[in-house]
Amino acid sequence: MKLWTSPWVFCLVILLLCFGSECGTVQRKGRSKRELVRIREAKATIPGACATRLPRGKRSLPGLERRVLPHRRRSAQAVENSSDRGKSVYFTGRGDQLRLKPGVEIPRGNFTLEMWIKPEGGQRSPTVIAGLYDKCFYASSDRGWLLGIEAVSEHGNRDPRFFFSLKTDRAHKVTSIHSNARYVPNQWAHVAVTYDGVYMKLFVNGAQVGVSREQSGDVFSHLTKKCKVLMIGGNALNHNYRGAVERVGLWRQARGQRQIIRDMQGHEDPQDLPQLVIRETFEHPGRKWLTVKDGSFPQPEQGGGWRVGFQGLGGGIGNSEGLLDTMLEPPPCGQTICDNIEVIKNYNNLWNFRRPKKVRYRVINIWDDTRTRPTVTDHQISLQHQQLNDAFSPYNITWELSIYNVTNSSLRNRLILANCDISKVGDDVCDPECNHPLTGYDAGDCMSGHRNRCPESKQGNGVCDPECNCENFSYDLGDCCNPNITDVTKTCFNRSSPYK
Ligand SMILES: *[C@@H]1O[C@H](CO)[C@@H](O)[C@H](O)[C@H]1NC(C)=O
Ligand SMILES: *[C@@H]1O[C@H](CO)[C@@H](O)[C@H](O)[C@H]1NC(C)=O
Ligand SMILES: *[C@@H]1O[C@H](CO)[C@@H](O)[C@H](O)[C@H]1NC(C)=O
Ligand SMILES: *[C@@H]1O[C@H](CO)[C@@H](O)[C@H](O)[C@H]1NC(C)=O
Ligand SMILES: *[C@@H]1O[C@H](CO)[C@@H](O)[C@H](O)[C@H]1NC(C)=O
Ligand SMILES: *[C@@H]1O[C@H](CO)[C@@H](O)[C@H](O)[C@H]1NC(C)=O
Ligand SMILES: *[C@@H]1O[C@H](CO)[C@@H](O)[C@H](O)[C@H]1NC(C)=O
Ligand SMILES: CC(=O)N[C@H]1CO[C@H](CO)[C@@H](O)[C@@H]1O
Repeated sequence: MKLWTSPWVFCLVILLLCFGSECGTVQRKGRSKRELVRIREAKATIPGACATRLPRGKRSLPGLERRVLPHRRRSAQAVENSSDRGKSVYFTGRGDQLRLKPGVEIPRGNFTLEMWIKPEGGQRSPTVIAGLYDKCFYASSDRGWLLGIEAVSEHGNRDPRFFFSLKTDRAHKVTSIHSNARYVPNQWAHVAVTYDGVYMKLFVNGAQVGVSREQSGDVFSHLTKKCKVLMIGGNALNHNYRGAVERVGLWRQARGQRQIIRDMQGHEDPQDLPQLVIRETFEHPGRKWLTVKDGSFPQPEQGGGWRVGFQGLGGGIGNSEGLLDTMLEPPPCGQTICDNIEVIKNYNNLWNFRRPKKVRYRVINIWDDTRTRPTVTDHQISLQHQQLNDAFSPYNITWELSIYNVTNSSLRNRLILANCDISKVGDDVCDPECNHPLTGYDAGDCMSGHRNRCPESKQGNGVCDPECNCENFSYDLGDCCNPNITDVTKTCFNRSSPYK
């Protein structure tokens, strides 16, 4: 049996390319045009983002507040070691900020800063994870750029998100862009910020989550070069960061999304290296960094702080599975923007919100190599398409369908269980998300009562007996992973077996 859990490999991926730029934009006073443009810009880059964006002031509904994120385990593949991955260090938020030694040329124009971080919860707002300051112009403390965490809601620290702010020396105002969702405490996340003289962009776990073109030109000029200080872990105003940091990279180019994803996966292209200014692995932080006054270097993270799977896991999608601590989360019930009374009122009162709109979506249909067994038939697709249009046309919404056929038997035979990471199957803990007949009830983990029901006579008798198909009995002593005996795509749960 084959298992895939990568969220984006669903047989049926529906891409909602949003209801045009108006979607979910609440008309309200006091929001500057600039801000609206920014919201729109951000939306344009996150398909479907509007669906989960709660309006201001409504973000802290009790249900959302208390929603406990399920515990995420590290992938089994992750345990392997790799020397150039470096160390993760822990910033206490008290006097262990680091300042880049003079002599390293900080990029003036295009740049990319990227790193893995695991922020603790309850950061103050704003918290600065890394930033570029100007130590000469005290009058203007916001010159330069910052990567950090800040609350977006007016109500205290309720909705903390990653942000990237930038103010070039010539600009009058600072520009901040925020990630689309709050950060998850104690989870590793890969964050990257880029600037190419026109666009500033924020990436979280390889996804572009914010963009703005409000700033332009070089960040600073030759003349002020000596004034610039790059810090990580906090700033001079004590907006310090608490949490782990690993593998900080600074480039003198605005890296594209593909490159950022490759960096995230730990692949290094020698061709790119001339563009690399710093790759800090924290093996010898004293070589490039200075501590602040009376401060100390951040210490290696306690408790086996290795981040999950880093490199050598083979290329492609499977990689990101072990690599990222992300999972698919449905929007909390009743808390999408479209359920918001204020928003709906606007739609009711302003007819121009209800102008005809087109939603484009794509069905990715997976066939086997002989092009016989599609995941869904043409008839099902057209039926669904018809139903969608019938249901939404009274509201001036039409659907535009495109179909993408993929012919790949191997992919077709895979089973996707949302959130069931392959490493969880048969790990001696019953994971409800993996409790499915097709995984042999989490390879037996969820059948504690049935553990002993496999009589010895059935073990390894040349028949795959379901009651023996768990790790405890070596998957029926191998019978269930033997292609000569059984349809292994359905019965083989042994993680190490090539037939799984
Ligand atoms: C990983 O590397 C560390 C430091 O180099 C070493 O102490 C540890 O034993 C290694 N672990 C494995 C599983 O190789
Ligand atoms: C910065 O990036 C932009 C867009 O990639 C490019 O056109 C420009 O030449 C770059 N500037 C420098 C100084 O490399
Ligand atoms: C659909 O759009 C038209 C304008 O094109 C508008 O007059 C009408 O009220 C809209 N219908 C609904 C149900 O919103
Ligand atoms: C996908 O396959 C179906 C069924 O064979 C076919 O009708 C359709 O034209 C194909 N679409 C594309 C874009 O290839
Ligand atoms: C088919 O899917 C498998 C994953 O199941 C993938 O490894 C392989 O590259 C795909 N083949 C092609 C030709 O895309
Ligand atoms: C799983 O499969 C591997 C490779 O075929 C085998 O060496 C191992 O013994 C199997 N594990 C169990 C628990 O049966
Ligand atoms: C399946 O049968 C083939 C041919 O009889 C044999 O070569 C192969 O080793 C068998 N595989 C297993 C896993 O027993
Ligand atoms: C072969 C094997 O691992 N047997 C174990 C299966 O599980 C029972 C109960 O948990 C153990 O007692 C057996 O030793």
